[in-house]
Amino acid sequence: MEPLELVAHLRAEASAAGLDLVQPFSIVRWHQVRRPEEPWLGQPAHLAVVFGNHRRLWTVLGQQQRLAPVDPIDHWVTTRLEAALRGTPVVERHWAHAAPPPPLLRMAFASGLLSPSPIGLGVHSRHGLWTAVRAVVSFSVAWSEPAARPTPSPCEGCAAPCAAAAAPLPPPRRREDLRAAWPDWVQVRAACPVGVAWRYSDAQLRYHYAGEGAPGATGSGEADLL
Ligand code: B12
Ligand code: SF4
Repeated sequence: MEPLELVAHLRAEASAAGLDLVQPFSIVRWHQVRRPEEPWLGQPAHLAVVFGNHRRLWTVLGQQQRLAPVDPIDHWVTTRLEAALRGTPVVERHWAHAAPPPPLLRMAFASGLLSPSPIGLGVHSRHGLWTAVRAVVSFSVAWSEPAARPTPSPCEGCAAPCAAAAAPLPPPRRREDLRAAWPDWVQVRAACPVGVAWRYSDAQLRYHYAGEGAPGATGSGEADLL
């Protein structure tokens, strides 16, 4: 498969699964920032791809009759992406939910999909703080591109209302910390003027932050909080 054909295939399969954020990048960009203990991914001139989602994933999941009873989103993402990867020259695959967790946010920054924000989350030039990163996969396929980030960070010149909203809150260390004050943490994300229209639905927010409710048409199961 030609590189552009491979990327088109991955985009189509990921989008059908509700993963609309698909960012190809040259591995050299990761090697420029990679710490020694972090994954190698592959040859510098080869291709890696970040897969993520915005609010539409919840809609796609809502149409499914059967989802895994535990960590349904993680299972959905793995199953659908593994199917898309069949027959492709994969070198490494890294899932957001793996243990120990791979540094997917840093990879998403290197790829240009997201920029770092003052509150630690990645910010997208269109979707703001309303995105998730699900996986990074590398391939033994040549891929070249300019080293510069394609779009400037939306944080440049912003007065950072996100940081002001986060300032009074103790930094969350565990999921339990988040659950205790989750509406406040939603307000931190909502304070960003970028991507206001892409805010998650109330059901999606309750699920991700409080572990209440579930995706899918049957609406049962145990939550994956991220
Ligand atoms: C562990 C973890 C957490 C822990 C953080 C523990 C800590 N601070 O030490 C807890 C459970 C608290 C958490 C919370 C949240 N997280 Co979190 N988290 C992760 C996870 C699984 C691993 C991060 C990690 O250890 N990486 C490995 C180390 C070596 O790399 P690192 O880049 O140095 O990682 C550090 C930061 O990522 C930081 N971190 C993780 N999440 C957050 C959120 C904020 C705001 C900050 C300041 C830091 C932070 O913790 C890591 C260790 O210090 C990643 C998925 C992944 N694999 O990357 C998601 C991830 C970073 N989290 C994510 C999200 C969305 C959240 C929540 C909004 C989830 C929620 N519904 O509540 C909240 C954020 C709350 C807030 N402040 O607004 C997204 C970020 C997407 C994006 N666009 O930026 C990720 C990528 C998961 C995903 N599938 O998309 N998270
Ligand atoms: S509020 Fe401003 S500083 Fe914060 S993430 Fe959004 S654009 Fe960046």
